[in-house]
Amino acid sequence: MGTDRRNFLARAAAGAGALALSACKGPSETTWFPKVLDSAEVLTKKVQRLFAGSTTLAPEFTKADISPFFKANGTLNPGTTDYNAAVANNFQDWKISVGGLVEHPLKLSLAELRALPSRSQITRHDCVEGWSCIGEWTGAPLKNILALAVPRANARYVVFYCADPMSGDPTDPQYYYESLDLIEACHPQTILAYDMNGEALSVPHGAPVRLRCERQLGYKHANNVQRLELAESFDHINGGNGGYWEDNGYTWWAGI
Ligand SMILES: Nc1nc2c(c(=O)[nH]1)N[C@H]1C(S)=C(S)[C@@H](COP(=O)(O)O)O[C@H]1N2
Ligand SMILES: [Mo]
Repeated sequence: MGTDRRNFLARAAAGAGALALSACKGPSETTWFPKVLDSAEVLTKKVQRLFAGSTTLAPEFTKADISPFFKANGTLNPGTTDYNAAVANNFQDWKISVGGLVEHPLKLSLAELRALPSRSQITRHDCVEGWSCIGEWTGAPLKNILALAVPRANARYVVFYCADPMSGDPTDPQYYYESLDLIEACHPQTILAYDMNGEALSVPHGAPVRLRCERQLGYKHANNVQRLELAESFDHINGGNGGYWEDNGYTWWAGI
């Protein structure tokens, strides 16, 4: 194991505790709400936050509740040349980079991600299409990863970039992407998940790494995540609404 990797793991272990708090400090709730949202959505979000609080946990279930069949939705296989090569290579070279408004940009391999403290949670996934399934997810709490990268004071959102192109036009692939504010990103049930029901994530469910943010609707749970960007606004990103479906009319706030 190289020195870099050892240092990384040492920092990761230390970071999991002390640094986590500093990453999650942000502006107070009243200044938090982004100007980019229309006022009706801001109102909804404020009202929902009043009820939900910033630390309320989504319900968790028992192993007996796990759905025998968990529907796979959206992109079932990214199918690009790069992704197919990553599958063939068992994702050994897959990296998750963290950049944008951070003091320490970093890249994590899957081995490094798995070496971080983990959390398992059995939760219900609710898709806007009207179906729900219960599954067990294991992964690294996102707040610990953010703590390693050290978000700058003006960072408000985490943007998740995925490997699947959403348009058939190769000159304009429009990759799936999503975003959370730092409150949701630092929530204890927000994890970068690599296992589902005790096994490595399958391709239809977002291999090798997908977001789980259990207080949010299904479309927020970005699959096959490759890159995280800390940002102050979405203005410079694609359609400017913070996600692929948001650019196509869904609301950015998808709290359940
Ligand atoms: N990259 C990517 N992530 C995605 C999607 C997608 O099409 N591409 N679909 C979303 C939707 S609408 C849902 S309901 C869930 C489905 O999770 P599953 O892939 O485990 O079925 O993934 C979400 N994350
Ligand atoms: Mo969905």
